[in-house]
Amino acid sequence: MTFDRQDHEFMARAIQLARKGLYTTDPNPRVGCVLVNKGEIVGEGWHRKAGEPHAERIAIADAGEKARGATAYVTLEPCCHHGKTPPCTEGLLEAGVSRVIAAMQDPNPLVAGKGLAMLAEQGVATASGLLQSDAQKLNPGFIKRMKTGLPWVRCKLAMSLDGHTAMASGESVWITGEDARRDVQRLRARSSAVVTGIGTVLADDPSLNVRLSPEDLPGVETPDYFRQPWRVVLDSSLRIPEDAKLLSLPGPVCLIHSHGDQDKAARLASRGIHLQQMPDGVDLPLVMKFLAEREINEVLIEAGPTLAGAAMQAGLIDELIIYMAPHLMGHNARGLFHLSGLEKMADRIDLKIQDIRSVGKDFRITAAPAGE
Ligand code: AOF
Ligand code: ZN
Repeated sequence: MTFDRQDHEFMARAIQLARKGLYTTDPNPRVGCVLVNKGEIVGEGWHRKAGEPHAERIAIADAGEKARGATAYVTLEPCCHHGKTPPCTEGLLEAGVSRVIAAMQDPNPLVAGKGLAMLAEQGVATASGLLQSDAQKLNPGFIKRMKTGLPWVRCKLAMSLDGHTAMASGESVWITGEDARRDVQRLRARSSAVVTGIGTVLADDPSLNVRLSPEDLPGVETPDYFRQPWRVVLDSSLRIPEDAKLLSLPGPVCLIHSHGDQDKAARLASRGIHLQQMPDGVDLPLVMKFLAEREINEVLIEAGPTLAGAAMQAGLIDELIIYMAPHLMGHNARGLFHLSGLEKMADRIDLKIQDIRSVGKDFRITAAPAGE
């Protein structure tokens, strides 16, 4: 099937709708759907929250009788399995939709091509791949988790124009301006988990929570749709102070440790804090695998140079988000990463810059390891 200009426009609208679920669908993917009959949009929908109806069913309800004979533009292949909700393929067939165009296949092994195949078997015209790369950008974490068993990992860093992140003393808070800090809040809000190291907790006592009001989070229509990301601290010997700020704020907390005081562990657990023991040591690839098993799609690492460097050298980082503030911190200040074994120019880690934009008085650089 070839796609014409109208097809592109309707799918672009479906992608726009899917984006409304940016902060709320977790651990499900963000999905949008548009139903078109005789060249006119007759129904629209997007998935809001796991357990609630999928995009297709909302669009079908919106269209009513006009769904009969319509074309459905969906940003993800319709599901054909019974999850928390019934299969969308059945909904589309019952509504009499005659054509289904998906932007991409569902990477969920329970679906993975079977949804479209089932519709085709029932005489529905199907196609996939329209605006695929835009649709993929909606759900980097869901796609990576389904395909590899690992989450999508972003690492957020803030630096001065001369590439430093903290003064020699360790003093580092508020490198960037107000707008960049709000931007980080939105990054946290879309993430399933925010991960840090015990060094950062001991040095800065960070909150690592989302403090935006619902008006700042498009799509968070009711307080019920709002969720705090998991706050995850890598703390091998359980050194975290029991009065650390992040332990007492609303939202789930997980401490990953390998050893440490058992009484302290029991006291923390009795406060509803999740403790995960990794007896052979807090190994980063294992941590990421553990998080994906708990349906964590997108991880945001907000940590110091040790953890950021280790994650980079372990090949776990998919995306670097670096805020660059317009000041100089001098040669005694600390760098962004501890990277060992880089001696020669040939040892450099190559990056690909994907985006640079100004955010208030700062710049935001998005980069990925080259070759990804
Ligand atoms: C769709 N449309 O809007 C979404 C889909 O537990 P459930 O029933 O919500 O199913 C979740 C799975 O359904 C999820 O893993 C993904 O494969 C698919 N998500 N599919 O047809 C939607 N959100
Ligand atoms: Zn579905």
